[in-house]
Amino acid sequence: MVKILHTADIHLREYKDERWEALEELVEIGKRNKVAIVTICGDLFDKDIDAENLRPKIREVFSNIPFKVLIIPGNHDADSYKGGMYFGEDVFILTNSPFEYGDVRIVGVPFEPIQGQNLLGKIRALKETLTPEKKNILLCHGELLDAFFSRADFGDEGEERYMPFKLSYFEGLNIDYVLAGHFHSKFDDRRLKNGGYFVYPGSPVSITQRETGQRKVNLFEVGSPPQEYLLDTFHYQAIPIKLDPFKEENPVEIVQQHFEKLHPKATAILTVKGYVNSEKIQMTEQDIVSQIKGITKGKCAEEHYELSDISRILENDLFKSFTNKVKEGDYTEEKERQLQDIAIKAIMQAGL
Ligand SMILES: [Mn+2]
Repeated sequence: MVKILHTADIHLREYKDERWEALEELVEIGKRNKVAIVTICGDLFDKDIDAENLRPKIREVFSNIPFKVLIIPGNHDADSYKGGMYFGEDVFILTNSPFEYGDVRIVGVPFEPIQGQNLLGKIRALKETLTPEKKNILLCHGELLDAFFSRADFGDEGEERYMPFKLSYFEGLNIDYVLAGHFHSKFDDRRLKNGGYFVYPGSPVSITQRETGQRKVNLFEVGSPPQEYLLDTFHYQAIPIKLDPFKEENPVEIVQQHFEKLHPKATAILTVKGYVNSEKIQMTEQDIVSQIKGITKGKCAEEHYELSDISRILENDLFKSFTNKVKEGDYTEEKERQLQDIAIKAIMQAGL
């Protein structure tokens, strides 16, 4: 039974920052779970210069480890491994030759600026190497075209495509797993036609604010399906709150409840929307925002306050007669809310 920890882009750039801590956490998880191999599927470094500066420190992280580390170059660190750079005795940069471990064979398709027929040819040429007497695993770094991911999901701006491939490129090959990197936003696994698996684990630490929610790696046993493993690493957490002026709820308490549940390593992106009835809750817009800010201090990357006090509208005769009509009608609670929402917006727009 061979256990593998598969991670995607870490984009290291500084010693001991939150990304570095994520790498250290992955090493600990690898030890605790007795994995045989850790695969890093591209963009371990943010830039080649970061690899240059951090290499001595990386050797320390990867020294005295009870597993092998396999790395393939990504589009951000494609030149970081050239010239026989040494990352540690248990670290292998997978470029041309396969890595054999018992009855498991791992091959890498390192990042290159190629696509279409060139890339397809490169993958299909692996047919000679991927013989069926072993479990075959392929590491790659690029964009899966079968899915409607946006460019931002890959953590890159601009229009350029990086090693774009389709699941069909792997057809006809003895592949049990494609372990991929480059896709940052979330864990995403699919089946290959031959029954094998294609997995993007998502970045193990948030690189930009687009990567929200607790991060994951793929920690699995060769022969079994891929497995999501939740990480306690730095990440952004979106907290969208919609206030309902018809409920007896205190907006500050609602925010408080969300922040009590916030992961200790998370930074929030808070959005407070909806309407409040300041008369009913005895708080002005200003009171609400300043009390919320007392709770969120130091815990948010962004705070958006889009709430409005509509106590004036709720006292409006037209609105009152409209809501009474709605109540007489046989609507679901949800439909009732929608109609009230429409009336509130109409009255606001009309400036009544
Ligand atoms: Mn990346």
